[in-house]
Amino acid sequence: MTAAITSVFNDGIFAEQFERYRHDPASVDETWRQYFRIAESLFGPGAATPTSAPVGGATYDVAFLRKVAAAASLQQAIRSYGHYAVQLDPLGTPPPGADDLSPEYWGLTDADLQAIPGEALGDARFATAADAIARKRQVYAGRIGYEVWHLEVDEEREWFVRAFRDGVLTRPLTPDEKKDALRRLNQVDGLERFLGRVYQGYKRFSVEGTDTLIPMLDELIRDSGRSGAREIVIGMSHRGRLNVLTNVMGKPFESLFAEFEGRHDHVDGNATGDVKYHMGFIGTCDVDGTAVTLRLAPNPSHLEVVNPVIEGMVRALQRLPGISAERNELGVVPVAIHGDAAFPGEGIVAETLNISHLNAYRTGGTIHIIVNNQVGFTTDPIDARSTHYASDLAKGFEIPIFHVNADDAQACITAVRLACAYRATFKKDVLIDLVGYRRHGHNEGDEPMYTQPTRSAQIRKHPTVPQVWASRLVAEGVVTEAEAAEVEQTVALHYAEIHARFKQSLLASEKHAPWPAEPASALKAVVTSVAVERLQDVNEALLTWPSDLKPNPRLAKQLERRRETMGEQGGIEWGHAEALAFGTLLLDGMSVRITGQDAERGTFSHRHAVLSDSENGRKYAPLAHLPGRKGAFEIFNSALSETAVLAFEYGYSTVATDTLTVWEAQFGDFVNVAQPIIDQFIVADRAKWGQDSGVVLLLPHGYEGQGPEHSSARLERFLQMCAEGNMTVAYCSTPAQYFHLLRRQALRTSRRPLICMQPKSLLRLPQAASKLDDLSQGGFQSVIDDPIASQHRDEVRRIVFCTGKLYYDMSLAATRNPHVALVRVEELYPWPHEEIVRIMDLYPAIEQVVWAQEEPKNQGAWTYVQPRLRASAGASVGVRYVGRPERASPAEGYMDAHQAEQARIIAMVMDTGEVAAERATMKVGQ
Ligand SMILES: Cc1ncc(C[n+]2csc(CCOP(=O)(O)OP(=O)(O)O)c2C)c(N)n1
Repeated sequence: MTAAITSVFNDGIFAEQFERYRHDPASVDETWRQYFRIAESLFGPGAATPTSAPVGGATYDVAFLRKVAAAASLQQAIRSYGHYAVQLDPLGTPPPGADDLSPEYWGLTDADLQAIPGEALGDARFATAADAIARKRQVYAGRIGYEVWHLEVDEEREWFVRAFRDGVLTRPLTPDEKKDALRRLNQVDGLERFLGRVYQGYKRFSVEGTDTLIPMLDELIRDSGRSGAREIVIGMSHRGRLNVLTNVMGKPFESLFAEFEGRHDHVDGNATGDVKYHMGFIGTCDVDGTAVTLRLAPNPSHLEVVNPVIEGMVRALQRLPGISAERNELGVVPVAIHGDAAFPGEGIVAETLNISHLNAYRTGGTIHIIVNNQVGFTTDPIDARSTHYASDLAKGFEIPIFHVNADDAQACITAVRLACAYRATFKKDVLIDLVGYRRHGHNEGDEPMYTQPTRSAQIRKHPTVPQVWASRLVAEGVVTEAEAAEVEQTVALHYAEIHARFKQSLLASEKHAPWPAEPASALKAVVTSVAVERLQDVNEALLTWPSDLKPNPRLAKQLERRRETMGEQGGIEWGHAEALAFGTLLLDGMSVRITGQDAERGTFSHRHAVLSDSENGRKYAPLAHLPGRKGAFEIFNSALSETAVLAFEYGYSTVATDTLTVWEAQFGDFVNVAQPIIDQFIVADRAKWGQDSGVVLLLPHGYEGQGPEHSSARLERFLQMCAEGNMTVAYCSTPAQYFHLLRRQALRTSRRPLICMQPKSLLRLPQAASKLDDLSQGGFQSVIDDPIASQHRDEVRRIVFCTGKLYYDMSLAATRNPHVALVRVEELYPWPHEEIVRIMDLYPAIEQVVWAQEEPKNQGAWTYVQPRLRASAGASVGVRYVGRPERASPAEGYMDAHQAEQARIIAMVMDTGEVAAERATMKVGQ
């Protein structure tokens, strides 16, 4: 900043800036614009030129103009960098300040400022520039550190200037509000202290030092409610969570105490549960007579990963009923509470900010609060981030930032008022950096003196947040010391009474809320087939678009084929079956939302759910216009992210029970970028929190010689995590199977995620294609018998179980062996034991069972399948593995090596010469 601003005094630059200003005022920065405007208003057009000749008939005093320019620069410096002078640390660490906040820096004296009219700085309220500057200092370098001048949109910056001028949002708290804040701060501190005393040594991740978070949330709920919010969704980590759960959300203190005592609300023996500071809660709050629902999303330890999850939840909650995808952004407000180490450190934060304005993901602005206790576990900020403020990342996303001192409840509440009003006005994110300290260690068992000795010593001497606030109110004459002490005592007594009652009740037997009753795996029998006429109608409607829409003729021709393939000869491909599944679900009253990288077209150009006009690029999604639909269809190309976007869809799916929510990976391999969302939410949410999701993951998978990173969706990882009916893992081999599976997933009553290995070459393989009858009859088959070998079952000596594409590689092989039956396992979890047994029983002469896979032995389904298939096959036949050996890398990088491996696998599958020998060996081995 220094170099740019000192150049004011360089005539060359001065002239150059003026030239640019003359041609386009927007091409110079605000300081210059202001200066030239002032000069022109005082001395006429052109007066700002550096020449001394009269311009436009007026003469001027260059020296004075330079003083005005300097005063304007000082004013702007205070607006932009005044936050560097705000006392943010409650423990008194002085703010860094900035040279250009002083008049001397600009070559100005007090006398100079007194000589310049206030109007010259664009602020006619003040007689002199000295007064105008003093006022700017009060606003921008006073109690709140504002960072708003990086906002690109003039209207937003002007909104702040107006807000600071009219002072409505920044008004002082009334005496009642001040007293209320005192009561609340005592409740917050009182709870922590009470828990600390009664449950000594237990982790509670105390909020002490940033207690003001709770009165800030009170204000946030009130203000948002008054702007039309009927629901507020909060995502936060451990710090202060117990206080938020009880003192904000309304979780009964008794429940919290019960958790400390080792008792849980959700005990039925099936749930493994979670620690108390990860649990979610739904409560309500009254705002001026209207109920506002408060949701705290459950979350894992993984810091910040809950952020996109709450965005997805909010997006789903914002949807208005009906067939359009319209939303009420003021109606539901997301609130993300961060840690000061986690916010800059965890990449998911940047990902979530990046998607915040995209059509697929916007939620009308999130209110962020960084609970900045200036330490992360034992790590100091100097080791935790490369930026000055913990919040700096947000600046790149055009987010206004307010830094406040946590000991200053007035400033903290003002920041919330501004934040809520800004969000309501601009529907954009806004951030409050709540700067405080951490009274104890990272958790209450940690000794902070070991690692932060000097700061910890200061903290021990520092009064608590309610004590600081009480002293201020006493000094202001708002309360007496005795009144302040009484508030503190009343609160302490309150907790003690509740706890005593709770202890009494423990003696009586307790009744806990039951765990969600329906077993996760219970698949209600749902009809997934659809009448021929209905399918024909949907197909026709999807091939009808406005007459003035001109899709690419080649594409239109490809789509036209979807008419023919509905006939006798068949040929329904993957993308077509999917469109029919979506279309029929929309008629059934379900909504469909699908996102993913390039999902509109489909990575493999197989979907084309959105048509683009070849002449003007206009987009049209036939499914979104399907006549008779009773649900909404939304499809979006996602940002290039996996973690945030999958987390978003997960969050969406937990709330939108009437929507088939689908996320598609570009290639299945990339799903591992989103691993925490899978491990911590998708797989374990029901077991930990009793939360359900019906999210669908489409993961292209298959060995086609495309190298290590375009082959495997890491099927083994999903299978390893299957337990307690937590999800479905499927690997369809036909479009009809995919059709039924999607419909089953949408229509089933118990909702759990569906992990779907998706094909690539099968998308268009003629032998894999389906017929209309396959959609209009039957349903999803968990196992598919061999259509050829089943014609001559007596001859079969080996059953080869396999999945997906390998089936076609084997069944179409020139070396096909009549003694071998190829049976497809289409649903790996839940393991279709009964179906496998049933099919095996149909083959009387079996001597051997083989599991064939294209993935290496340590990957794919083998490790999971082995014990299950052995159990299904029974003791009389051996189970053998055919596939790639154990490998470090999932697939070959060279096409010839790939082909050799595929050929070897097929040859081994078909070579039944050794079956008898194998059988003998197995018997010996068993
Ligand atoms: C992804 C992830 N990495 C590491 C941790 C371990 N961990 C828990 S809290 C913490 C420090 C967090 O510091 P900060 O964000 O400042 O929040 P604070 O605890 O100070 O409130 C760390 C490293 C974690 N929970 N999640």
